[in-house]
Parts: sequence; C-alpha cells; structure tokens
Amino acid sequence: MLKIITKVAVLLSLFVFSGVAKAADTIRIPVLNWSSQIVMANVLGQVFEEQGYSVEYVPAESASRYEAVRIGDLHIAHETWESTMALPFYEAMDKGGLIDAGSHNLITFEEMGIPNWVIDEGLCPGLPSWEALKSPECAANFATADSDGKGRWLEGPVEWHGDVMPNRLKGLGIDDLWTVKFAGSADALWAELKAAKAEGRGTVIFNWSPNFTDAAGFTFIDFPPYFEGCRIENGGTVETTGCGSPKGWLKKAAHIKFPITHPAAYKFYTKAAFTAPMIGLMADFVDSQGMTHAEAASAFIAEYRDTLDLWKN
Ligand code: TMO
Repeated sequence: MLKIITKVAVLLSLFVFSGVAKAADTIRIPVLNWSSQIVMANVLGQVFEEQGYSVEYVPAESASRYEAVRIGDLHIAHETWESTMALPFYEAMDKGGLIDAGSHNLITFEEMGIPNWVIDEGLCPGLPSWEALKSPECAANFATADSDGKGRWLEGPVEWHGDVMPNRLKGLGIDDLWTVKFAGSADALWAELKAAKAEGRGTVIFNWSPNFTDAAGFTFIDFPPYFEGCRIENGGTVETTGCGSPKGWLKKAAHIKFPITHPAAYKFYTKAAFTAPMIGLMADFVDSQGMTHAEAASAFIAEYRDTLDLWKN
C-alpha cells in the first residue's frame, strides 16, 4: 500500500513539474531585416530553449512590432534603437501593455554616411561635414539611373523610419540636389557599397553602429545637432527637421505579463546587456563571414558562454 502511495506521489510530482514547464506558452520573438537583430533573436531563443522554454521566430516589422508586444502577440522586442524606434515604443507604453526591460550596454548611432574611400577619392570635398552636400558638383558624383540627375541617398527599407530622411533633405534645403531612395533590405545597402566601389561613383547610405562596417572604414556625415522635438514626427517644423540623428540607447521591450508567464526567461532577458563589440560580432558573423543566423548565434554563444551563464543565474 505504502509502495503504491509513493508511486502515485512520484507520478503526481512528475506530472506537476512537467505541467509547470508545459504551462509556459511558446516565446514569440520578432525577426526583422538586419543581421544583428536576427542573430540576437537566435541567441536569446537558444538560451530560452536551454532554460526549457519553446520559442518561435516571428517575421515582424520595425514599428508595428511594439503594438504586437503590447497586446501580447510578441513577448519581446530585443533591439529597440532610440533614434528610429523610440516613438512607437513609447506610444505602445502609453497605451499600456509594453514594459521597458532595460537597456543594452552601449551607445548607438544611426545615420547617413559614406565609405571612407569616397572621402579619399575626393568625390565630395568637405565631407564629412553636411555642408559639402550643398555643392552641385558633389551631388552629381552621387547620381544613379533612378535619381533624376540628383545625388542619391540610399535609405534603409521605408518601414524602418518613413520620411525622416526626405524631411532631412527639405530641412537642410538641399532637396533640389539630392533625393532619397529606399533599399528593400539591409543586404541591398551592403550590395550598394560594393557596386558603388566597383563603378567608382559616390554613394551615401543609411548605416548604423555597432555594425560590421565599424571595422571596414565607414564615416557618418556630420549634420546639425539633434535636439528633442526637432523632427517633424516629434513636433518639429521644416526649420528644424534638418537635424541629424541622436546618439542613443538600445532598449529591450517586453509584454507586461512576460515576467509572470516566463520568469526565468524574463530574468535572463533583463540581465542580458550586450555591448558594442558583441553586437558588432553578431553582424560580422553573417555579413562578413557568411554564416547563417542560427550558426552565428551558436558561434556567439560558444564565444560568450560564461557571460550568458552569469545572466541566466
Ligand atoms: C535599426 N537599424 C539598426 C537597422 O538601424
């Protein structure tokens, strides 16, 4: 009899424990269209799996993902860049349901810039000061088949930051010389760097740091300083919207119930604070070394095992 009771107790406790693990929903992690974001998604996902959770990688868009986190369709938004995502992040927070789960350990920058060889070749004397862009001779060196004779700025995908750069050109009063085209993906930006170099023409692209280009020789253009509210979408006017980008934070957003539904995952997530070299390496594994995102995540975890374990415990 005692034996049977013990057996039942053991079975019951097994049931309860596995029941607890199974009760947690699959963690839904957004996957966007630049390399460090996707590699970080896989790093977090692989660690959550080590913790016993299941994960799903969900294709998402930059701005709309904050509403998805707010209503719980996504559990996290792990790379939230201040310059381009603060607005939808705080809009979702204002409505209730999205929480700030802390910042990564670095300062970020997102800005238009040029590969160093564009400066070295003298394609636009005076760069990296934006004033150099006022020269028609400079703009002509950056024309492409699709730019109507103007110099071309190749922005990231339009869903990243909408009209910020077209408004920038208007604010600076140089939209008669320059035009903005949007790349379909981050990969198209890197393809443009190669193509421009091969053709010996100037190129201005949207880029960011940390990124794999930090090591490759890339210079951001110096624009008039950013200040709170200078952009149109933050209440600015055409007089102020020529401002450059802010140096900013990189935040982690979470659904408000995530700490309750997935406590161990949440603890790891809040403690995880990636540095600039770490995020640069995530991008470099894919964009310079040709790994898949999942391979890059495994390589990253192997490289930083001890740090990740500290964050897990
Ligand atoms: C958000 N991003 C790093 C692509 O600028």
